[in-house]
Amino acid sequence: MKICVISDLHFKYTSPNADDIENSRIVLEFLDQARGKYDLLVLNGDIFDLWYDWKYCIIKQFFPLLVKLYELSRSGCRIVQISGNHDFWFGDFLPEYLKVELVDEAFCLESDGKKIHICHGDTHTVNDFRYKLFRRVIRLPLTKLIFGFLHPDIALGVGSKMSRSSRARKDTAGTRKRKNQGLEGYARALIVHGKADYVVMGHSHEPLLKEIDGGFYVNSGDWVSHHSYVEIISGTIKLKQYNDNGDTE
Ligand SMILES: [Mn+2]
Repeated sequence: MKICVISDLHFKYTSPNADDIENSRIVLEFLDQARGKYDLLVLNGDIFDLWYDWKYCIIKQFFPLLVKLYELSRSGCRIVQISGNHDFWFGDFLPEYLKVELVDEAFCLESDGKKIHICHGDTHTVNDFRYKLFRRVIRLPLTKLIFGFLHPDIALGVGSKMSRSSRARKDTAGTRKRKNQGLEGYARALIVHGKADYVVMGHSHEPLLKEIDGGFYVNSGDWVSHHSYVEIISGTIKLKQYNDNGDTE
């Protein structure tokens, strides 16, 4: 089986700068060349900088990305979207129109004799109490309902501010360290207890491949500055980087 895992595209819907535009171009090009290459594409969270499924509308700025996912799905590639800390308010759009399967926490599968555990990772950071409380509140059905009552232009303005402040908060060295320790500790526990051979996460925006007790913890990095992704082909896991001239490992 040929599997590809990407995460943390943070595809923008408000005032993209030149870097955002270039990143989007690269993502779309990557998805173009991925057609026919994989049996399964896992979108491991924070693909969209924010997602909301209103009853009658979707966010038009995502149209180019949604078209690529539609084409991939139509070509026979199974697509699974795992919730991230930016995209979790999914409704019926992705499953119904793009045939994307939604997974809220972790997606586990066995392929070519390897037990694979894939999750975004935001719930596995250490001592991030403030975020964990925020996560509970933002995911309450009532919060989702209230957000849905707002006019999209207002709702997305609020969402964009929240998204920006969450990114600014991530930048301290202490937070980064806690994040990485938590993710690695979680992967280690799964591997050591025989629950997984490969644990794939994102969230940290730092690509990493680490051998642990005969298994691997791999972080798929991001598409903001690394354009990195994970490939599992016939049971062999690789961390790769995409660029216009071809892949590097
Ligand atoms: Mn994240």
